[in-house]
Amino acid sequence: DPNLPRFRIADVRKHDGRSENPWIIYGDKVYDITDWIAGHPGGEVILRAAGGSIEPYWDIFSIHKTQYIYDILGQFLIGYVDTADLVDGRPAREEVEDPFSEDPERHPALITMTAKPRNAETPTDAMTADFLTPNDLFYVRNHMWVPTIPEDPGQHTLTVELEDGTVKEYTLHDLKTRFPSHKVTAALQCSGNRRKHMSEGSGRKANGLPWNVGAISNASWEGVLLSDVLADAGFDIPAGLAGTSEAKHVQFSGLEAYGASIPIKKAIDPQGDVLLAYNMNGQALPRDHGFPLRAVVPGHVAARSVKWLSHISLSDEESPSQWQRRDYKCFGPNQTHVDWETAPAIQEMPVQSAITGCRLGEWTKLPSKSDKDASGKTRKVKAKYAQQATLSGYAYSGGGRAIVRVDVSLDGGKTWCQAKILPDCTTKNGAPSSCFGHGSWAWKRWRYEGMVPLDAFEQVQQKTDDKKGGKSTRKPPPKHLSATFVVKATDESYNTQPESHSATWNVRGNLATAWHRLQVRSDN
Ligand code: MTE
Ligand code: MO
Repeated sequence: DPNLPRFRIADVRKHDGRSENPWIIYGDKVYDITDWIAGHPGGEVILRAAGGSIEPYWDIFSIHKTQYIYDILGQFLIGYVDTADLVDGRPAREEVEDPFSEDPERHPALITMTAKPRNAETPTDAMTADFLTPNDLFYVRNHMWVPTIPEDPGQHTLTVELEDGTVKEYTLHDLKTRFPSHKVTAALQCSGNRRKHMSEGSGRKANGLPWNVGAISNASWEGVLLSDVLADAGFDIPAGLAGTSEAKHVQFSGLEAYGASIPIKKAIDPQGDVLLAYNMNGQALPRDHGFPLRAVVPGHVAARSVKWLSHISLSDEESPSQWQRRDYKCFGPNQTHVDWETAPAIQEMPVQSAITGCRLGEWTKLPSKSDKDASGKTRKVKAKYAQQATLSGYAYSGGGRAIVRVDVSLDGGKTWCQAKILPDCTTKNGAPSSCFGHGSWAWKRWRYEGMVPLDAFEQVQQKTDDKKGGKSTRKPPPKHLSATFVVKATDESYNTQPESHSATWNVRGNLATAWHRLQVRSDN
């Protein structure tokens, strides 16, 4: 309707999230969304876009880019952006708010996957240097912007809603002062960790960020037990434990509209250690990791450890969020058109391991020795060359299952040796353990040192300068060799990792846990 008024962007700005009549811009059109807010399935998060363009938000919440949504929006059209504020028919770029402008600074050593939203993995050399990943090197997985908190974080409120609609409110200050604090040492691992290997190893691209080995980190968390807060809010824990409560799921919501849920059984398991955490490695949570409050669900996929936690509700259903219902599920390698309804949401993690450090030493000539052949005849064995290799990495399993063994192969998986598991959580001579909690929630670091025999290497390319005048001038071992080192772990249920990514490839690239193969070059 060309007769509708034209508004300057400065006027639209007055109709922000605090105004009684919030407006948004889409394309060159202005909409008054006052009557939409109550019916908006995503709740009031839409107010974040009020006073400006909704497009940067719909780039994040891409489910909105459908005719259905455009039709709804059409009902609220009130006018157009004044041509003075348009460039090529759209609001000028500098007029559009950047949803990520308040995001915190990031440590330069983190390996950035995407800057907006922020996704970054822990640098490989820092992965297992420490048992507890330093806070500023802990991997970051954000689906949206990092919410800002009012001046006094103690006043941040968590609402807890029971199935009958009863709501209790707790400020962070209440949580810290009214409930006992607990510590839990736990790794968080994204379901997409090692997705890169799944795509490369199977030759089929899996959808999602191509994480390498660094979408997992380990920390000591401190907070209050979810079950203590649920009990205080009026939930009948004994009924929950007996399986007779109507509530089957605990739904978490974050301030920026992320949401996920866990089964009630895990939430109230006296040995489940589910925390509402405010500290990480002895410091307040960094903003990227959920300041001032996050759920920590040890043993489960990290997608359930909701950051910037603001609301909990008990329900007979899982969280309605897209991250519970439309993502973080696994499928078979044959399933490319998937049925999201029937596949279960990922909760407990399977067993995983990776090589995060690898150093090759000098070649050594192993002393030649006599040997007996099959007929018992003594023969001289030719001198063998071998190269020293030092490997390190992590191993982790979900559900609190301990890692019992880490196997390493220096010849691509033909023969195996055992790595040494570092005693990070074991108690020695009565010394206190550095691990807290009832399950094996933390990762295990492992080390392996061994000699790689020359015949484990393959020639990767022929170099002409090795031969002069038809005769090799070089002494063995030859140049340009490559070997494949492999790791796999086994947990206390004797679950182990699959050999190939082809066997577990899935369209979403979740749970890439096949043997980690690392090709190394020996360019001595
Ligand atoms: N919580 C909120 N509110 N928003 C998010 O985007 N991402 C989830 C989870 N909790 C997310 C969230 C996912 S998929 C992962 S892997 C972990 O947070 C990452 O936690 P981290 O960034 O502290 O490593
Ligand atoms: Mo994740």
